[in-house]
Amino acid sequence: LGRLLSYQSLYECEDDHGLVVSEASTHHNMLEQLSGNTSNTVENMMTGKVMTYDEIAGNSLKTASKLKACGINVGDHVMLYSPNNENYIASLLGIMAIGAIPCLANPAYTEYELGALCKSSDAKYLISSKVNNQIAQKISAEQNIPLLCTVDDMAEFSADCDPISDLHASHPDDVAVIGYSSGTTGLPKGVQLTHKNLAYERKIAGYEKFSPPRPVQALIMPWYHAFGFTQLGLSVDFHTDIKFLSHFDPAIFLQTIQQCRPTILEVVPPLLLFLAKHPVVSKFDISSLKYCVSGAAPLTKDLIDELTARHPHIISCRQGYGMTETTAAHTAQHLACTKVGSVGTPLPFCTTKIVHPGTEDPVLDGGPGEILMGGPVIMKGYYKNDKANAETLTEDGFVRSGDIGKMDKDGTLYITDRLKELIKVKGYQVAPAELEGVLTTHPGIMDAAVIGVPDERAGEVPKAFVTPAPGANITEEDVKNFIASKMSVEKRLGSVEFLDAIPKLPSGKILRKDLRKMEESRRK
Ligand code: M24
Repeated sequence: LGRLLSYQSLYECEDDHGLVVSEASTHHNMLEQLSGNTSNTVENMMTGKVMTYDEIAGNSLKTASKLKACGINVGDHVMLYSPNNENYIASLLGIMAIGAIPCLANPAYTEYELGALCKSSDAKYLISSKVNNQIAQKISAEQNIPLLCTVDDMAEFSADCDPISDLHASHPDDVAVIGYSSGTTGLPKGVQLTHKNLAYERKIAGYEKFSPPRPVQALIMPWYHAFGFTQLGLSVDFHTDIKFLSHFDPAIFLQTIQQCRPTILEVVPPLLLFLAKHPVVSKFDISSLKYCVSGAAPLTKDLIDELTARHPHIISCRQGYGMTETTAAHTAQHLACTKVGSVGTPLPFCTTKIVHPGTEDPVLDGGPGEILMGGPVIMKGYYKNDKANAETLTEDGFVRSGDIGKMDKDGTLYITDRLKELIKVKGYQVAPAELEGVLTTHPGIMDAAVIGVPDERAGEVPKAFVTPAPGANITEEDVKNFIASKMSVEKRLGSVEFLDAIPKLPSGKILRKDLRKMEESRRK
């Protein structure tokens, strides 16, 4: 570790808020937190398996060494396809520690989705988990990508090499990890985040005005997604006892809160809806919860009111706003923020601008415009996608969010609309272009367009407009089943409507605005 430490002192940076960030490589930073710590633990609440921080550090080094022996080189892309698991951290750090790049796939991905992701990412190796190993095996055979192991087997690795000498000292501007986002348009793209991006985000997310201490935390958000990934890093920095779930199971989730008594819960709005409404919640004691933090999708005042009325011990329910492209949270309501409905103020080191959509001209009258975000947390760029990079990143390094918002005189941000194509189902990304691409492979479908429509439980669900092929006899159920057979659960269609033609510009671009208007008038 000493060799890696050399970077730490070189790149220290202080913000107006007095936050000092050292841009050390992520694996070094995290291994330093984990190594030698035998008092804090990570517990898998689905299985009861417990590991100390120090054991995780040990497994990370063993994994690094093993992966190196498997032939992984500096800069290789390794697709990590696993739900939250006690060895996920060791896999992540092990891959990073030898200078390779973990690509974080949604563990619910189907064969179709994982196949597309591996191709577009130039994945050289695959690591899966026992639960989705079958799909990984198929893709491994189809695309000739070695499937190295499952994360469940990591602990079995023996340290037959010299783990320390296998470690790679990364530069802060090297890509540390690749997450996925469809951005403002098109298919999911690889979001390249650097060690520097991650170092800043972890400090920023832990900024004391936003993040109260957390001796213990229940982590339910998936670690492949930027929201869950940041929580994981933050928990390690705070030396938190981590109690995690691999997927949402109402009884285990509530049992975890009852038994472990966390004071803070960081989740997506549908989980808060569950706590606010579901009768089963009354069977458990969740009175330890004081602070709820919501992110990744809009949080309504009604939901906050309902939640705090049912659970008066919750003294604040705040929200943050961020994107995979900004590493994670970029703005957040701080602990004393009373502006309900806002997403708070920019976090330290983060800059937010409101501009006229499609330009970089600032909106000066406090009115709505497109939100642009800048600072050391902005991604290096999408992987091998110059066109999307040119469309998304401005010359001065801001990212175009595709969200519409306004900022009041105190710098508090309100999200008012979404300009981009993205649909958010329970906070997860669903790219209409991906669904449209699949729909039009059906022989009975000539053309298709997908938009998001409001849904109480999920926030939004996809709706497909479909033009049947001439002579085809296709039903709504056929279309829904077709998507369900190919794609993960979040992408399931809520409804289908048949149209004679999809409204389009002469260029072929789908007029989603027209479809949204049509849908709104139907709902009215
Ligand atoms: P990704 N309200 C409305 N829309 C929102 C929103 C909000 N509060 N937050 C995100 N969106 C929509 O899947 C926008 O259209 C995330 O959502 C994401 C990733 C990492 C962290 O990314 C936006 O363009 C977080 C969100 C996050 N949110 O809060 C916190 N983290 C947080 C954590 C700890 O790419 C799109 O979703 C402490 C404090 C915090 F604030 C981006 O979708």
